[in-house]
Amino acid sequence: MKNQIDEKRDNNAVDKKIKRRSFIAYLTFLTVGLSAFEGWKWLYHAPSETPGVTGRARKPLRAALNKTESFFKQFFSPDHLVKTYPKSWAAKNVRVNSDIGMTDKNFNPENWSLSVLRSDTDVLKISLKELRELPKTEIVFDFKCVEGWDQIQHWGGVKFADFITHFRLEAHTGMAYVGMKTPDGKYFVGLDMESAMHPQTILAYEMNGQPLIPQHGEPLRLIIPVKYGIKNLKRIGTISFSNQRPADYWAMRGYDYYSGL
Ligand SMILES: Nc1nc2c(c(=O)[nH]1)N[C@H]1C(S)=C(S)[C@@H](COP(=O)(O)O)O[C@H]1N2
Ligand SMILES: [Mo]
Repeated sequence: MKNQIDEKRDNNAVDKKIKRRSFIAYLTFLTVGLSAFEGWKWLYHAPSETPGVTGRARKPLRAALNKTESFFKQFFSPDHLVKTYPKSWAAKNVRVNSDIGMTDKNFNPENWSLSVLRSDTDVLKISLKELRELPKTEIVFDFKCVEGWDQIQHWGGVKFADFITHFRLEAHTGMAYVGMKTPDGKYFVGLDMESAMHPQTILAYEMNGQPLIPQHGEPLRLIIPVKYGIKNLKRIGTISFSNQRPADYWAMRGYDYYSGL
């Protein structure tokens, strides 16, 4: 049986413990809060990256993005294939997303040809007929848009790697990047060479076994399953090669340049 004095002593000890713990909790809260605020202030006042192909992010944020990119690049392998599906799974009503670089009323797919810039002064022109004569590659995969939708779609065309070999462009694949633009130059993407040469990357002229309709990029569009939709340029006009990052429409507006999946 405890007497009253003992009980009081116990209560005092408990009180002290509670006080000490509240103090520690409060101090932790204050420290975490202050460092978060200081961190935010540091980031807010950090200089912006040098203007260029990307969208003026704060330098530390861009550094983090670049780290993520090199981290993901380590896992990139031409042997690592995107999951494919049976043709019967492909959507019949294929979503149309946007049409930047596809609004020129005078554009006539009949007069179209693909321009490959072998150098600043040497342009190789290729007709759709020539591309159709090459072996056809088809793919049914889950197309993903950064805006948050995805759809299983069926595309057909020339594998980019086959296109390179056929037109003797192998030497150009020693460069780090491929650039693609619409004929009017209003939509453009930059791709790292490894992703462009990935065995599932195709220059597509068919969707669901039919020639492309204007909204999906008639006569030729890029299908690059290892990237988000933004890189899948519709209505290709020119293809170029470079060691510097080519201009990229969405990267200039702040999106991730790599946009890999
Ligand atoms: N020329 C051109 N290509 C483009 C775009 C665009 O606006 N213009 N949008 C991109 C985006 S964000 C997506 S998700 C896909 C959509 O392709 P779809 O309209 O065939 O579904 O095209 C990509 N290619
Ligand atoms: Mo998109």
